[in-house]
Amino acid sequence: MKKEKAMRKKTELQKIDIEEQFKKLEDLIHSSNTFFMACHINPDGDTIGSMLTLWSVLRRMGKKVTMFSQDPVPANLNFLPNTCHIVNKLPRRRFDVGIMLDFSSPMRGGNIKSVLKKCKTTACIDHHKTADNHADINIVEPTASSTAEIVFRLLYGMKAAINKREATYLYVGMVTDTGRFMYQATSTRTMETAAQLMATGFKFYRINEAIFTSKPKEHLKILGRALESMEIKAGGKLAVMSVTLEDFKTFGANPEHTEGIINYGLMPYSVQVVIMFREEEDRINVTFRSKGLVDVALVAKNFGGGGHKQASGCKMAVPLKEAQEKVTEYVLAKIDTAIKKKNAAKKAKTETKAIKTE
Ligand SMILES: [Mn+2]
Repeated sequence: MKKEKAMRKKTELQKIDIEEQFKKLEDLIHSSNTFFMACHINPDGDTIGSMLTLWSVLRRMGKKVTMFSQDPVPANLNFLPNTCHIVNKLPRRRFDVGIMLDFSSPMRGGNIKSVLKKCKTTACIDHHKTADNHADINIVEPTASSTAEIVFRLLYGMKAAINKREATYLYVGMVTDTGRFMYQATSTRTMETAAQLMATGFKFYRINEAIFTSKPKEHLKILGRALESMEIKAGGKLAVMSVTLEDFKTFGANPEHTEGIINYGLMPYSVQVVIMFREEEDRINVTFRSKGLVDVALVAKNFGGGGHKQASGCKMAVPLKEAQEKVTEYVLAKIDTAIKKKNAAKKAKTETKAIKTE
C-alpha cells in the first residue's frame, strides 16, 4: 500500500515535471522570434517529420526558422514538401531558441554544438530511453512511440491547428518509428494521435505507398542476392548473409540499397542472430541483429564496433572471406555459451522446484 502510494506520487511528480516542460517550451515559442532546429545524423522519418512540422507551424506564427541536417534527407523521404528548405551548412548567426528533435546529446546532431552555444535557450524533444537532459528545456518521454507523437501533444496543448501538410509530416514520423504501428511502443495514445491526424484528410495511403511499398529496383535486386546467400547455421539459430562488390557492380547498386535487408534474416522462426557482410572497396561492413539470445553490442565491440544489444555493427579491414570466418566462428561460440547458460538456468530452476515439492 505504502509502496503503491509512493509509486503514484513518483509518477505524479514526473507528470507535473513533463507538463511544466511543455508549458515552458510553449511560452518560449510565443516569446521568441528566431529558431534553429536540428535533426539527428543519418536522419529518419521521425526526426525529419518532427522538424518539418515545427518549422511549418512556427512559420505560420510569423517566426524565423532555420532547419539543419548534417546528412542529406534519405531518398525515400524526398517526396515530402519543403525538405528543400533544410540546410546542411551550419548557420553563423545567433538564435533565440535551438531545438534538438529526436535526440538529446548535441553530438548526435553533428557539429551543432557551436550553434547551440549561440542560442539563448536550448530545448530537446525526444523519446529515447538514453536521453540525457542537457538542454534548458527537456521534453523527454521514453514511453512515446515517436518524437512526432510528442510534437503533436505540444501543438495540441498550444491549440495550434494542424493543417493537412503538417499532419502528413507527423504521420510520417509515427508510421516509420512504429514500423507501421507494429512495434511495442505503439500505444492507445499513438493510435488516437494517428486518428486525429487522419481527420485532417491527408492521403495516408499515398504516404504508406511512397515509404513502404515503393523501392528502387537496385534494392530489390540486392535483396534477392542477399537472400540467396543466406546460410543457416547453429541448428537454425544463426543466419549469415553476404553481399559482394561484384553484386553491387552487377546491379548498379550502392550500399544505401542494402538498407533494412538484414532484418529479413530474422524472419525464420528458429533464427536468433543474423550477421550480414557487405563488401566495400577497402573494408568489410558487418552488421548484426539479435532476438535477444546473444548481446550483439558485445560481439560488435569485440571487432572494434558498437551498437545496441539487438542491433549493432563493425567495420573490418580484412578480405571478405577472412571476416566471414572470424566473425561467424565468434558468434557460433557465443550462441553455444548462451544456450549452455540457458539450459543450466533451466535445470537449476527445475531442481529448486523439485526440492520445494519434496
Ligand atoms: Mn524517433
